[in-house]
Amino acid sequence: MYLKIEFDLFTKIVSLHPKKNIMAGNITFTMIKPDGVEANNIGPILAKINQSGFKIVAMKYMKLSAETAGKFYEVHKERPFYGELVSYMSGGPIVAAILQKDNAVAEYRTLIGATDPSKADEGTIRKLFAKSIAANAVHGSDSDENANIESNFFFSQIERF
Ligand code: IDP
Ligand code: MG
Repeated sequence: MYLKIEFDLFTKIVSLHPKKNIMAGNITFTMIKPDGVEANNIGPILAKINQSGFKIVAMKYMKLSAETAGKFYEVHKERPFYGELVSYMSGGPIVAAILQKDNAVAEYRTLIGATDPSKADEGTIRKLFAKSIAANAVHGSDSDENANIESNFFFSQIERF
């Protein structure tokens, strides 16, 4: 009973909070990878993102150093493609963004499709724009926890809306 009242109060406070849009569950982190930028697909990929109901709450255009790309992909350090991935991701400019939508992580994974574009569903961003399993057009966070870690890796509080 008390628990329920406390939970209702918490929900109410959260719903009134000005930063509610960046609560876990509502955001995901994405990059348009170097192949997407190189092929002039920034516009078409952002159009798909907006048409699918995501709002952009932070965005920047930048080139990653090998050190930064290596840090970002540290979880894959032991995987055989790590070196290739780091040099590829630091080989040209990228667009980094935080996207907001209900259930953002899962919704965005559905929109981008499988890691390997040959296995991605029709109409997904990777099916439409990716070149290969390495050069696969976009990154998308795989959990709420990583969405927050990755968003904080790229953006400070004053760069978010
Ligand atoms: P995801 O991006 O779909 O989450 P992950 O397994 O997290 O896929 O891999 C991270 C990135 O590493 C992929 O997006 C892709 O760019 C690259 N990658 C994954 N598997 C391979 C591979 O077998 N060869 C080369 N690159 C790969
Ligand atoms: Mg991943």
